[in-house]
Amino acid sequence: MFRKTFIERLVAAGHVVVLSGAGASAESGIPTFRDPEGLWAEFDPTELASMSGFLSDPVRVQSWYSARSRNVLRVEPHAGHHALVDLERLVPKFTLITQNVDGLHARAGNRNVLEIHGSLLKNRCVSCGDESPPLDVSPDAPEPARCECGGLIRPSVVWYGELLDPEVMREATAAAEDCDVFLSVGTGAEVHPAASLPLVAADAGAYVVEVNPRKTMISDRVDEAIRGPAGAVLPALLERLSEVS
Ligand code: BV8
Ligand code: ZN
Repeated sequence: MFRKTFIERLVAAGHVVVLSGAGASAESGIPTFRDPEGLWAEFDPTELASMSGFLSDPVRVQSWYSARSRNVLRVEPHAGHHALVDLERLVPKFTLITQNVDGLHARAGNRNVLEIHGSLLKNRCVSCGDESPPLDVSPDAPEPARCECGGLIRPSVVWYGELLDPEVMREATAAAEDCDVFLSVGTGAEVHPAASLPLVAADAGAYVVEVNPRKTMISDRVDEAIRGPAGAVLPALLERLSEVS
């Protein structure tokens, strides 16, 4: 399943970076966005994951994120998440850049996690910025959830059309430029600027591998495409590494 070069580069690597997307959480029972049965199949992202969509129907967006947070808190990290915790312990330097907002990498035990699209477990007031408890709004709520100051409460995720945190993005880009091996796991590499990170790593000379059952927007740029689910491929990779180390 793994080319000799990949294992050699991984064993010799001083810095390994992983970029994860929704597919990395799929086997925990969290729907992806763009797979046929994904979240966007029934919702339009610009309506739900954007400020304009939020302001036009705050209850609809708050209840959508409430349902997603409840689901996230109900599921567990899977063997693929745990394999990434083992990988972090094995390599000298490890950076986990995630597009996922479900917090599962941190719950599995990864330490150096950059949540470049934020977290749906954190919420804030659009007016005063105060952090607020997880949303629990039902779709038929008469009123949207508001802060004491009267401002609407939103999830602390990055919506379409919103800028990513410049400091976090700077750190993620620096890691992609510095790393020896870059693993892109469970992402279709369609959403920018996250999708540019594997290419930054490739241009800087890293060995780039994608773990995905399907082709992605960067499949023709990676050194190796491993066509399989994260929950099976990542534990197999750690198993292979334990044989050679
Ligand atoms: C910005 C948080 C600019 C919210 C998310 C045209 C061209 C290029 C770019 C654009 C464009 N038009 C607009 C843009 C910009 C836009 C963008 O990239 N749009 C795309 C859709 C074209 N980007 C933005 O708006 C970003 N901001 O650009 O600001 C700006 C400039 C100036 C001034 C102001 C602003 C902000 C983007 C962040 C959006 N927020 N999430 C929430 O979660 O509710 S993005 C969302 O998509 C998630 O974070 C998700 O992770 C991410 C990427 O999707 P994937 O992770 O790849 O998931 P997906 O479902 O797509 O695919 C699943 C994959 O997993 C598949 O490949 C599948 O095969 C695989 N898979 C399935 N099962 C498994 C598996 N893999 C492994 N194992 C399995 N078991
Ligand atoms: Zn407020």
